[in-house]
Amino acid sequence: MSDIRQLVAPDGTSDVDPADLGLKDEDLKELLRLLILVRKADLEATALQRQGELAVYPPLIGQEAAQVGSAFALQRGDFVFPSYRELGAAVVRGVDLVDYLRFHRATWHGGTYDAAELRFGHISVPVGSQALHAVGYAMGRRMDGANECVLVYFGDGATSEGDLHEAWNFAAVFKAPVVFFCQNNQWAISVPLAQQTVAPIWKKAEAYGFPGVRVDGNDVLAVFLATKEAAERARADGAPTLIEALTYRLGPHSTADDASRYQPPDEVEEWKQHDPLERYRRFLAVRGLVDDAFVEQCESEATAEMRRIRDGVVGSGPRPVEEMFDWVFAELPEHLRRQREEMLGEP
Ligand SMILES: Cc1ncc(C[n+]2csc(CCOP(=O)(O)OP(=O)(O)O)c2C)c(N)n1
Ligand SMILES: [Mg+2]
Repeated sequence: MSDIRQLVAPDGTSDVDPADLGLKDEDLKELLRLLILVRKADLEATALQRQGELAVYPPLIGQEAAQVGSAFALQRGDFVFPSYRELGAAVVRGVDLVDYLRFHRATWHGGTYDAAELRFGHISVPVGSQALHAVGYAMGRRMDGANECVLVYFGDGATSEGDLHEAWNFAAVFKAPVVFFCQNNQWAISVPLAQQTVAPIWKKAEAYGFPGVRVDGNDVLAVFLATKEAAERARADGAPTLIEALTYRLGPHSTADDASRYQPPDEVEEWKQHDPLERYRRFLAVRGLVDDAFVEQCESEATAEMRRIRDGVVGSGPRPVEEMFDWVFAELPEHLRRQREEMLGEP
């Protein structure tokens, strides 16, 4: 796999100078803190579903570095369009997970966080649809003269949807400042990558006329650098980039799926050896940047945060029914205003 970008070897060794990536010691430690927090949050959400507190949840275990590294490379003003598996990126953007998980508790569509303020769009389930939203939004912001980029997350399976190909072409022709971030976790529910595409995903960018790169998705620093470079290109001259982050889905597609019916157990075992957290922890430890006490402190802070999230989720009831009419139209159209009044029993 010579065409894959990697900065830290699986055993944690590396000859990279983090200063060349624009990262200070504090940033390097923050990345580990976020990885630990995301791992715990993902396991907590999975447990909440198993205990009947959430309707369904799509785990991201194994993909933490792909999400944390890419989201960490963005600036505050950049906008993220997620799919349904980006709880990790949501954490980096500062989304409160009690708000986020209302989607999975089935009490609100897409989550109750403020997408405009956090610059993190609502959860999108129709596979690939968010790529077109991202390109349209990015084109609009460029016309407004904003110096921002847009990052859209999608999976390997989504690259078989027409939406992605339309989005890629539009972005190239109209110079939409978009980072297309594909988390290639090698499965689309039960469909393996080999049945999804013959050509490598990253190579498809060339045909549309913009750069494509393949990065080791379990190497948080390599993901960070590839995303930072792509975001800079986008902001500078509206050049899109396709990043294929090669990673692996260690969990089931969702808590409604029994992956043991199709995922080879030896493949899963093999990928467990490529744990992104362990690789990065070793990298920092070798450089003397973190010790066991730091890791323990991150873990106990994350555990306390999980208690808050659990209490918030378990204690959250149905949303006020009139919210059904909020947040889509700046001014409610007449027919919806009538329906709202009828529902609330207002004259
Ligand atoms: C348009 C559409 N078709 C089918 C589905 C059912 N579906 C949900 S997730 C999924 C697989 C997507 O795989 P991938 O893009 O690799 O993302 P991953 O789930 O691996 O993160 C499918 C087929 C859907 N949600 N939307
Ligand atoms: Mg996939």
